[in-house]
Amino acid sequence: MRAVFFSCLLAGLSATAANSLSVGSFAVDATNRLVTVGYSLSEAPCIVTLDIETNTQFDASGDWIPVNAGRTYGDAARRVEYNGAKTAYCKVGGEELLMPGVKMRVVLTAWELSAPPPYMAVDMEYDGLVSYYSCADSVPGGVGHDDYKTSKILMRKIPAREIKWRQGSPDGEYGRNSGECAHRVELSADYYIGVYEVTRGQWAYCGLADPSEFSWPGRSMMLPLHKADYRNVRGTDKIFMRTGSEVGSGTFIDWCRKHTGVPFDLPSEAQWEFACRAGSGNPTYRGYYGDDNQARTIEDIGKIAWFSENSAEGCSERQVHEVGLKQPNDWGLYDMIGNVREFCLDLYSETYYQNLSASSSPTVDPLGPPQNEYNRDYIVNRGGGFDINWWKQRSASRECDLPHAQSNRYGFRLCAPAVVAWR
Ligand SMILES: [Ca+2]
Repeated sequence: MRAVFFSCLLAGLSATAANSLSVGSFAVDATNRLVTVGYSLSEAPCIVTLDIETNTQFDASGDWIPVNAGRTYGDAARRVEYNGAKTAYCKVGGEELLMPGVKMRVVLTAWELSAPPPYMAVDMEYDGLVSYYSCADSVPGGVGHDDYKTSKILMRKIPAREIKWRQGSPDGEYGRNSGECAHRVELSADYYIGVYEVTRGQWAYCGLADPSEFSWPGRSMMLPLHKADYRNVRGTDKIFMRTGSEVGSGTFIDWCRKHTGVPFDLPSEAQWEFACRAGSGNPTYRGYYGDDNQARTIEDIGKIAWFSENSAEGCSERQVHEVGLKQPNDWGLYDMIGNVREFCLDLYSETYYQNLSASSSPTVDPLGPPQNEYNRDYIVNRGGGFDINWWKQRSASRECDLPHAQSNRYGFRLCAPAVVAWR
């Protein structure tokens, strides 16, 4: 459901519209770079996104490409509740878009609540302010903006629904552990997952003490929250398999749910690994690395991850680093491998996936073992981290610890359903 508004400089409007969106007015104020779009909506509630696109100066091919839209407000980049006349505003990011000869257009898209846009930004400062964007280029300031490492949580929708894939690693993968037994998995629904690990800046809003011990000159709040205590993140009296989606009162995730309306949780192990791989069956999301040339391997993995061989760069000891400084995976997720190890929902068992018929593990939406061979609540964490060697920085690598274990190696990222039931 898209409506497209064309503008050649300030020359006015031609437009096409489809389905639930119909064209209204369009104006550009060059003095303050403000675009105002009027439209009419007939299938609310839905989510409406706004993109600014250009086909000159930035791309010789002539294709329309999105450019950074700047700040969007009014009836766009959010859930719209009612039908009727609407007005959306966008402060265009770059002055060059309004130069003579530059062709620009505004694209409005209506998204069903059951199939929301690829990006969602949840504001920690203003309760319940949730914004949506159709692509990375339309995220105000770009996905690397400091806001998404401090005061807003940026989530990426993962297209997982009904895709059959292999969780775990094949025999012979270098560094493999027997608990990584390969098994076929399918997730029944798409979901949102954090573009970044949760940071110290984001944690600061919940009112709980910050357990972190590392800092960085001028940018400590952009380090991943570390030394995370599972009891404060999700709560130990509500281990997932026993209580469904309940979380402990007063925990970080409880705070986020109450203040934003978004039913955040940790990812299940399957959700975490599917998101990490971004379609890659290789040991990392940037290819295959073996032990044939360790120096080259360390250099290559160093492009995507912080681990024990490189995590002392620029500081006096090995430590966590600002989120988002390494290359992301193909879905734009940063630090899935390396930096902090990330809590998942599942209990850990080394043997559970080794005998699938005996374990009765469901193929669809697996949640891990209901109990384990240790009879203790070992919680899975994934992705390796700054404190361990390069050969553990793999998509299939699994670790675990007890919920009350506090170590500077532990952190997490958030997950949420991709069906918008919140305002
Ligand atoms: Ca990580």
